[in-house]
Amino acid sequence: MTSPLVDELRALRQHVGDLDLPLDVGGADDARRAQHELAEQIDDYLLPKLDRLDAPLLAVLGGSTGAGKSTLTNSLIGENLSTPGVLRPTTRMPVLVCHPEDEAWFLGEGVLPDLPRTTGENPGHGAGLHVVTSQNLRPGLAFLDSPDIDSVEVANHDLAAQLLGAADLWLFVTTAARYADAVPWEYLGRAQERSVALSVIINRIPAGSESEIGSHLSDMLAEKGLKDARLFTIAEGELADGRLVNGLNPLTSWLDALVQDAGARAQMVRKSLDGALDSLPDRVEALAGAVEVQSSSGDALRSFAEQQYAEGLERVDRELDSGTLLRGEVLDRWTEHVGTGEVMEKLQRGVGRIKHAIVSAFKGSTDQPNQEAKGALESNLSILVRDAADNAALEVVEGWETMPGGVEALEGASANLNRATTDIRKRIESEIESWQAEVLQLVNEQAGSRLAIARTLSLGINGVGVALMVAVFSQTGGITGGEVAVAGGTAAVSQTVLTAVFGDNAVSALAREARTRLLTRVQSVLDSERARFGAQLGKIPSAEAAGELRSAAQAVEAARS
Ligand SMILES: Nc1nc2c(ncn2[C@@H]2O[C@H](COP(=O)(O)OP(=O)(O)OP(=O)(O)O)[C@@H](O)[C@H]2O)c(=O)[nH]1
Ligand SMILES: [Mg+2]
Repeated sequence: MTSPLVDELRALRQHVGDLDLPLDVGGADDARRAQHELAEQIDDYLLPKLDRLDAPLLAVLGGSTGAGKSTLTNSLIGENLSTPGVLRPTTRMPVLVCHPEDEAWFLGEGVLPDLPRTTGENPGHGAGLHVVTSQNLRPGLAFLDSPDIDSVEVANHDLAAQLLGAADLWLFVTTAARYADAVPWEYLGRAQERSVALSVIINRIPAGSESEIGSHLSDMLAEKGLKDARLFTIAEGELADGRLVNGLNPLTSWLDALVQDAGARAQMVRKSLDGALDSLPDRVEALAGAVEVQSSSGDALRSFAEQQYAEGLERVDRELDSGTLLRGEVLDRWTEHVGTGEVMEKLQRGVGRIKHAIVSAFKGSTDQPNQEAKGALESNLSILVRDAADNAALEVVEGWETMPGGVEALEGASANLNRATTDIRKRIESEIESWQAEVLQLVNEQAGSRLAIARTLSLGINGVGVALMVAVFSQTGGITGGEVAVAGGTAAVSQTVLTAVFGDNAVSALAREARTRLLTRVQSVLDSERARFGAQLGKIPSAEAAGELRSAAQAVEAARS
């Protein structure tokens, strides 16, 4: 049976692992590293440790390349088990040395489960953990010689961070030449954050400078909140068979005492474990903050895209108002079949004549002009919507490229994202077709008994429907010159037809309704165009993910008490 703490830690681990921070915004690199280290530490250290508190204590030797970690490991054990070297860096595969009795624990999948184990004389190549045993050690304390934290080999640094995250005790090795460098302090900052049991070893100190350098480093440690760290100074000395002969003593005595005192070891394990658990809320909070930065950048990208498409819709809306859609084919068609000037004249002669004018206008052409007028509206409108979609897509791509996180959001997008989708024309035309059917339906519903009038006018529903569609497009603003009269005339005819059928008051409401329905359909086309951009944002965490992380960390805290 697992404990509630283990269960909650596993749940937190899941949340941390599932998190995607795809945008390079607000220190995302650091956040990703912290995320990775947090997930690793839960897997490599917290879960196995909670499962077995009495597991052998693992002391990890970490630090600068060439500081003498491998040399010290061999010197502490009294046997050459890890290869030191003059080439930097030397150690690539970590070497863990333990007493044979503890070997099963370290070979098992408890601690550092994702590192494949090798055994025998020589470490293998590639990622893994080389496990060797030595009779010189006592059960209960194992040493791990880690790769460096600061050579050109970046993979070493990540591995070192992972190994230090799994340590019950850090033996942080530096030298007189390196102890004030920035990188070691970055790692020591992690030790401080996690309150891990820490000893700092300054190796290779020029003889006579031990106390001077020791006290300087000790001040630095205190300043960084690490005053509890034990400090050991080792003077540069002769090596015999590659191992240090002198100067090791305070360190070896301290380690011997630890080996002999199971209580002190248990206390050390507990301290590091509690330190790591105590560090979780702040580390999760930093991660939750990074999630919020990602999600608000995602929101900004999303609303930018929404804005561009909304502007596209407005453009279509404006074009409807401007009457430009009545230009070209539509006006020609109407002029050809209705002859606006003449109709206008007749209209002025009185109501009795209106009927005649309209009847002859529509009759003369049977259903043909209506069909053609419908077709012309369709193609003009379709081009307009496609232009708006093309334009919006380009605006979004160009805008995103300059916005925080936009370039990452565009990653993996199709090269056509900056244009309307290829099948948009088909989609628009089918929407327009449905709209036309809807308009006829509307005419049918609204006209009711008045359809009799329409019939008398020999127009039929289709004729009235086309008139209504024309009314939707028939504002004259924006039309210039000779077109005014033509468009005005066309509008007047359709207006007359509609008024005759529906009565004055109903016409404008009906035209408004038909227009709204058309725009709704245009909007749905533009919405699905915009959805391609929404999909690009799908991998960005939502603000809720930050809340879930926080609650998972709170649940861990609650399970500890
Ligand atoms: N004379 C002397 N040489 C030392 C001492 N410590 C280390 N060396 C030498 O310094 C070189 C580097 O030592 P390593 O033990 O390989 O250093 P490391 O920290 O393991 O380095 P990486 O594996 O690259 O991270 C080797 O040639 C060692 O023999 C020392 O105290 N005295
Ligand atoms: Mg080494």
